[in-house]
Amino acid sequence: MKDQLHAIHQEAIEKIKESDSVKHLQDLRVTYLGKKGSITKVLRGMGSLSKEERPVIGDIANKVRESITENIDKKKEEFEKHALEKQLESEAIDVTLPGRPIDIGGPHLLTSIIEEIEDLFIGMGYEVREGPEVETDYYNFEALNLPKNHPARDMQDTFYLTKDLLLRTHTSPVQARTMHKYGGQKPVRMICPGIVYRRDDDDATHSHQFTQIEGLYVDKNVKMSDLKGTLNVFAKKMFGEEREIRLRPSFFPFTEPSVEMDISCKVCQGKGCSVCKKSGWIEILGAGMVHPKVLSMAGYDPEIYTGFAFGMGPDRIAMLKYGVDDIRQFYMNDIRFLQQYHKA
Ligand code: 2U9
Repeated sequence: MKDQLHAIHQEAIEKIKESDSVKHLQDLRVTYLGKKGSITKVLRGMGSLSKEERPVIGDIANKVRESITENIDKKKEEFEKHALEKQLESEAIDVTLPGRPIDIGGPHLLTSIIEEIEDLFIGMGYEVREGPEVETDYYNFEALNLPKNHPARDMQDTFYLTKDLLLRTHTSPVQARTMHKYGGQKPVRMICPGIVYRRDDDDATHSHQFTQIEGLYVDKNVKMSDLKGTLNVFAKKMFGEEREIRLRPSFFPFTEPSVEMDISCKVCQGKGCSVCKKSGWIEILGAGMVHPKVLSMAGYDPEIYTGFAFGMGPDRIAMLKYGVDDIRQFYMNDIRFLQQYHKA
């Protein structure tokens, strides 16, 4: 029995050494140490031993058991250590690698243009104000000297929510609201950017939705020359110091007199080319002296207060400045188009 136990011990140690998995070790444990295992089988023959031999064999059996257990546990530990090392290796983070770039996006081209214009006028003491895109007929039309049935309303047909509520056709109602709020008591110097709407058939140069930025300056003693000086500073800062401006007579119901302002063409320096349609000039904005009726409707006495106003379309300015040939590009959200201007 002694020899049998030694043989089992040697075989077990050999097999444990060769073992290649925790599962295999578990099988060996059952084979040698289990209830029906080799050692138990040998010990079944204990009955035939003398009283003196039994404790000796029992002792050897215990030592063999202990040794096999120890060897299995050690090998198992090795396996677990190896598995952990492998896992750590595969999950290791190389902190020296460069970080993954984050797609941070950028402002829409129209937002950049609007912010550039805002900065210019803030520098001249204007405040920026915004207002609702859903407007009342009163602030969008009536308060701007566009009474019901006025023919100029045809040019500004829009989307109506009710008979009295509509999508604003210009940002002028924001100025009208401010003047009404001040009620003739305070001067106004403001610009208002925003989205406006018109009933229109969309094509390369028309969109039912576009942006506007308008300005208003109301105070005692505001003159047409102040308007011209302000627009001249604006044109040179926005389009280049070498640009000339010219004012042509025009008509808007809310200003009298009204003008349109052109800047000299940058491409041909005023000589005439395809960009300026051979005229040497490019139309940029409309402006004028605030109509006395608009002033008095808001509570400003036109004998005391005067003012000038101007309005322009950032869509048109962006198209001119960056050669965009289709206004719909601004509203289609094609990232390939928009991304080109992230650093504009
Ligand atoms: C008040 C009084 C007067 C705003 C003005 C224009 C001239 C103008 C258009 C140019 C192209 C807008 O983008 S566009 O369609 N605007 O020509 N806008 S004067 O006059 C005002 C506004 C508010 C109370």
